[in-house]
Amino acid sequence: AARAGRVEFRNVTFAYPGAEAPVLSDISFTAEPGQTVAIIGSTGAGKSSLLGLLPRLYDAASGEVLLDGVPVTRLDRAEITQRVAMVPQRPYLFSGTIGHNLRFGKPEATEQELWEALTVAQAADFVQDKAAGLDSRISQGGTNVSGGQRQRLCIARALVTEPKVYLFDDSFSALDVATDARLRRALKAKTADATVIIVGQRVSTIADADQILVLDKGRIVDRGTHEELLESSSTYQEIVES
Ligand code: DCP
Repeated sequence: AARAGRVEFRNVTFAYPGAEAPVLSDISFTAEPGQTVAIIGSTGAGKSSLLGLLPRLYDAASGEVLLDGVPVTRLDRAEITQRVAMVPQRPYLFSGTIGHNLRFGKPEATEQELWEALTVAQAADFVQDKAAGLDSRISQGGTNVSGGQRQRLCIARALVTEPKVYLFDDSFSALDVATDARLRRALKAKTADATVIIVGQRVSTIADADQILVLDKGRIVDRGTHEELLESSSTYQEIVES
């Protein structure tokens, strides 16, 4: 099967409606299928805004965001959601069972598929521990599970849809370092052909990425692997040391 899920940003500039100053300026990078690209930078640097341009939460003011060579503005929403799954910074669970929440993007998913996704997302244990398992109720907004459990359920929900592109917006921050590492190892094995773009705060979350983009005030100020950036980027060194 043809590999798909190539993401390219070409000189992308973006400002929120009504705002004068751009939040993103001249962003260019490519993420190939099988690669992990990580984005790091201080709060307000524009990381979430950058991710949101791919599923068209917003559209670029200038430049192009391409998915498999086609500008996303020329794709319809269904084509994008089929190929791109985003786990937002504050992932949302709706009132219903865990099973309902996991099947949101793929109603026909089998129980086995749900358990596979939960296993990768390091969420199988706590769902198993609940008397009702997949039929356990989630309250509106997921307030009856912890922040880390909510993140893992939302990661599992993304996995169920088997997208070509995963966007993780700080999705591992509520996990302890060991769970974070296990989850990303399992994810890497399960999604070997997918394109993964991770926004991370913790260096351990992003250090093994194929390419790290250092974002500062809406611009990519440095890029490279962890080792390269340790040598070359004072901004990255500051983040590592903070
Ligand atoms: N912004 C805005 N309107 C929104 C969202 C953000 O005006 N609906 C502004 C606030 C910031 C800038 O855009 O000044 C960048 O916000 P991001 O959320 O993209 O920044 P980060 O994701 O890098 O920040 P954080 O690490 O805090 O999530």
